Amino acid sequence: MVGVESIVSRDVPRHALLIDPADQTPDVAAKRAIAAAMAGSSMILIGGSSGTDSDNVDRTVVAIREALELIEWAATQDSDAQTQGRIPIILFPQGANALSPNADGITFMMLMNSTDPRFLIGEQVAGASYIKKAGIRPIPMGYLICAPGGKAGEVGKAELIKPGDVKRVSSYAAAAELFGFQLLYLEAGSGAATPVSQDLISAARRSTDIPIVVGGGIRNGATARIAVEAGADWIVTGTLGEEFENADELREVISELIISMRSNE
Ligand code: 1GP
Repeated sequence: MVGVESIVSRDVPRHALLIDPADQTPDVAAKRAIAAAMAGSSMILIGGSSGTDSDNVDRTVVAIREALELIEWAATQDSDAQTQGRIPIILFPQGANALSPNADGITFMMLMNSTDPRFLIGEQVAGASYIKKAGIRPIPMGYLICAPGGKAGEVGKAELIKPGDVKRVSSYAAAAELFGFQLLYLEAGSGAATPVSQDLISAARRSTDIPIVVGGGIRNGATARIAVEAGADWIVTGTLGEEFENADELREVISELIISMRSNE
């Protein structure tokens, strides 16, 4: 069992690769996950706003897990290689119908600015017994969708947080902490033309000490760095990973992104 405790601790800024099982076969997903792990990513998130179900999610989780276990085993056979252990595979589901017992954990989330009770509590209740029974480690998370919001905003019926709405994001961040959430995810929507604004991230950062995850529209190190400077602990990229068929190229791109988001220049 891979430990997931470090996910909710504040550390150096870390990168997570989001894999959407609706957009790629399990084999391709596994190749991309290996590239990310070798580039220094710290977590694989599995999810999407639509088109995922327990079948494609589970097949994707299993393929990624087997691939990551294989490279970890290979590293233990090489006395020169540095082994950091397998990175965790965490579900980031659209709902209770897209789960897998083979994941290491799940972002058990409330879409806090949804207008639909289904995303505030309904899907969580529908999935809770299964998650407990399967022994998937829950990571309680507040999920906030900011403009433009994309498909996640539409599907989740979110009242989007505008780039300058710092008071609102502060209140949500404080509420997330009081609920006991261990992560706060600021989402601009997959493929967003503009990522979550620096003002929103720093306002959330001032309101809570829980780790902040930022994703949506981040495609390069400079954009990731802006989010980190504002207070992001985790940078999530999804679309970026899907732009590269070649695993070596993807590894290079993610590696550069991680180096620049951690640099102070
Ligand atoms: C979406 O925040 C993630 O949930 C990732 O967004 O696809 O734009 O990287 P991108």
